[in-house]
Amino acid sequence: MKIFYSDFHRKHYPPFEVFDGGKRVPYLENPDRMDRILSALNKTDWAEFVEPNNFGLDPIHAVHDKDYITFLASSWTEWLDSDPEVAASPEQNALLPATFALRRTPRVPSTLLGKAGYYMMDLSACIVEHTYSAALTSANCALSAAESVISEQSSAFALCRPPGHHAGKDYAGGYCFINNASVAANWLSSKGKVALLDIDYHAGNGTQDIFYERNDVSTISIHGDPDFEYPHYIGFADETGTGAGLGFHRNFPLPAGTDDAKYLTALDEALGMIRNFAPNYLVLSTGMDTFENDPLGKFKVTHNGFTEIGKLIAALNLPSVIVMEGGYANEALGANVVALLEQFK
Ligand code: SP5
Ligand code: ZN
Repeated sequence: MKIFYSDFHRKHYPPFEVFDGGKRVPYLENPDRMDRILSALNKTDWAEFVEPNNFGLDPIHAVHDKDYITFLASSWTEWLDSDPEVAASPEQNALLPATFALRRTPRVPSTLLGKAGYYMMDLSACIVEHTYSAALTSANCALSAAESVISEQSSAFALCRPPGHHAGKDYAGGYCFINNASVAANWLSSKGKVALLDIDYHAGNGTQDIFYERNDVSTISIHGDPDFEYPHYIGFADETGTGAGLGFHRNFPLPAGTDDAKYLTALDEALGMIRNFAPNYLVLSTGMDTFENDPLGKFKVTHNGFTEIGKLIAALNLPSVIVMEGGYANEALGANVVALLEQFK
C-alpha cells in the first residue's frame, strides 16, 4: 500500500497547549506520534512510502475561506514582528489568542490577535513558524493519496500531520488547520460520488461544516457524544444536513465507555448508510483516539477492535483514501494503525 508522508511535519511542534482549567501542558499532538506509526509500518512488508506532490492552493481554496488561509500564511511572521518578547525566544512561543469571537459575526477584525480569535475555536491550534507549510504539506499528502486511489483504483494511506477534521471553512481548532480529508474528498468529488466516514474519537465538526449543504459528498461521524466531549457544540444526532445536503450528513454520538461490541454496532449502521448512498470512493478520517488507553478519549476500543473496524470498512470494497487524524496513546499508535490498514491492502 502507498503511504503518502513527508518529514516536514516535524517543523510544526508548538511548545505547549492549554487544557481546560487553563492548564498549560506539552503539545499532545507531537512528532513522536508519526515516529511510532512509521516504525510500525517499516516492520511490515507492504508499506511503500511516497513523498506527496504539490497541488498548489486551488484545491485548498475550494474548501476553505481564502482570507482564513491568508491569515494562516502570514500570522507567525506578524506575531514575531508584533512583540519583542516573542522575537527574543520564538521557540518558547506560539500564536494563541486569549479572546475569541463571540459566535460567528461577519466582522473580521483588522489586528493580528483579533483575527486569531476570529479564526480559532480553542487553545490547541497553536501557530508556530512552520505551521502553515506543515499544514499545506499535510493536505498534499491527502491529495496525493486521492490521486493515487484514482489512478490505481486501490486504497492509499495519507499519513497526515497536523490532522484536519476539526478545521472548518474558516477556522482552526483541535490541532487542525487545513481539513486534509475534506480537501481530498472535495477533489475526488469531481471524479465520482464520495462518502467521508470519520472514525476519530472526536466529532468531525470541520468536515460537517464544510459539506453540510452538499449532497454529492455524504459525511458520517462516529464519536464521543458532544454533550460531554470536545468539540462540545456540534456533532449531535439531530444534525443531518441542510438545504440540498439534508439527509447527507449523519452523526453517531456514543457514550463514555463505548466498547468494541457497541462501537461495531454503530459502525455497522453507518456502513449501511454508505452502501445506500452507493459512492465510488471512500475517504476515511482515521483517528485512533477511540483506543481504551488514549489520554484524550473515554472509549474502550481494543487493539483487536481496530482489526474488526478495518475489516468491516474494507468490506465496502471501495477504493479508499485513508487519512490520519488523532490518536495520542503513542506507545500503541503504530500497532493500532497497522491493524486497521492491513485490512485494506
Ligand atoms: C484531531 C484531534 O483528535 N483533536 C483533538 C483535540 C482535542 N482537544 C481537546 C482537549 C481537551 C482536554 N481535556 C483533557 C482531558 C485529560 N484527561
Ligand atoms: Zn480526535
